[in-house]
Amino acid sequence: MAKLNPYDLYDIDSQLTEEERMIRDSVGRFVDERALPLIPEHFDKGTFPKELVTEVADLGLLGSSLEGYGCAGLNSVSYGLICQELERGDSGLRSFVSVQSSLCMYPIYAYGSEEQRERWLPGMAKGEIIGCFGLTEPHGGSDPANMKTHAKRDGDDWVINGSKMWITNGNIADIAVVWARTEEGIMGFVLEKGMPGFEARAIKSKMSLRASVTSELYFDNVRVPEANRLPNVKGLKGPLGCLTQARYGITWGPIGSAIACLNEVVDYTSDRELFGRPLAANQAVQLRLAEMGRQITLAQLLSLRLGRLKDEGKMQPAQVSLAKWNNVRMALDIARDCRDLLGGSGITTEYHAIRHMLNLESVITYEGTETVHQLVIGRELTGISAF
Ligand code: TGC
Ligand code: FAD
Repeated sequence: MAKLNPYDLYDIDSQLTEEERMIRDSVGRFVDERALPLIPEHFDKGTFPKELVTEVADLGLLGSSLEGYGCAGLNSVSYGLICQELERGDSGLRSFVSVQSSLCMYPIYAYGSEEQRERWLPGMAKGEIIGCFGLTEPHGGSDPANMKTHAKRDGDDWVINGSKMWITNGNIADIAVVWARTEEGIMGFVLEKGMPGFEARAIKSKMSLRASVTSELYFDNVRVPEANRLPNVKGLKGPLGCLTQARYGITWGPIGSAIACLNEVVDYTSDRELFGRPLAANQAVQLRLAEMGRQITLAQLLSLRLGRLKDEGKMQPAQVSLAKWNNVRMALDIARDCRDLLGGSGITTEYHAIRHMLNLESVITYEGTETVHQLVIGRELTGISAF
């Protein structure tokens, strides 16, 4: 009998097309050869590996699902595999690509005018223009319908006041897709770095996503031309539609974190001898490893099915919620357990588990907290909104 791949127990590989496998493997090589040698030090220092942006762009990973404008036009499973491989490196790297692709390029592509697409998307695909997405506000991110940031029409311009909190890429971004309340409902605006009254301040002292930039955005009478308003969407379905794209990718990402942790801990427990035998020879240890293998396999099957549904145009937001909830929880539990199996060594960033564990504390909170996604499923089952 052929030996199973321990990180692909249900042979997901055979369900992928040749192109999907090729994309996964080339991103995987980039992560192993270029990103992983740099990431732990960036995490320790709390800096973003900006030197990787051009390579990420050259691999076609920015806006990879979009057609035209210098984008690769890949299918959804390919985008998922990209997220999986990047997050096997670090959630911060995947976050960078998620925000650029799903939260900044996608709304310009889906809700923008042709002129706006031509103006920003090619530069974003090349990594020359970096974007961020401002939805969350300091008083409560789970309830974006209660946003305070507002835009008022003034002749040919809009005047924006308010603030946004926890914004990935905020300080390195050239443009920000900002959602604001107007008299006609919630609308999206593209703000540009240097517009008077627009300021980004980096959030310090993070214990999570340390290799990623997170910022507060302030808008003090920022004057934005009508040409920078996304004309083709109004209402909360605008930002929520972007979140569905990003959350889909996030269902795949933590599979990568979990595989990185399991891989490391299988090696560690096989090599380490305690009480006269390898740690991995204990039933109590194998039970824990087996549980990890089981959970990773379930997550892989969920994301692959979700990706195929997305490519068939049948994916529903509630299905994304279920997979985001399941897969992030799966990876966080695995990272914590791996951290423990590494003993004292597990508390340093020489090993990957604690870095993934700390990162996943953000991933379980952003793009809808675990509770928000559980309540989406509760509403689906009962028809009653408990938010
Ligand atoms: P509701 O008021 O019922 O709906 C409003 C409109 O939106 C539509 N809709 C969706 N459309 C697309 N995708 C979805 N997931 C959608 N959910 C709802 C809906 O059909 C309706 O359309 P219309 O035409 O009738 O007006 O809104 P709701 O009750 O469904 O929403 C409640 C709730 C709590 C689920 C929602 O507010 C929510 O998801 N809250 C969490 C907010 C959140 O996730 N914020 C994330 C900020 S961005 C971020 O974290 C980036 S991290 C990036 C990184 O670094 O990787
Ligand atoms: P709150 O909404 O205040 O929630 C606090 C707690 O209450 C949570 O446990 C929540 O689950 C719980 N809760 C909320 N409502 C209910 C309820 N009805 N019933 C029971 N429990 C409930 N946002 C952006 O817009 N753009 C970004 O790029 C971005 N990047 C981020 C990067 C990082 C590293 C982090 C940490 C966050 C980022 N976010 C971003 C913000 C993120 O989306 C929010 O943190 C998230 O939506 C939760 O909002 P909050 O932090 O205000 O928590």
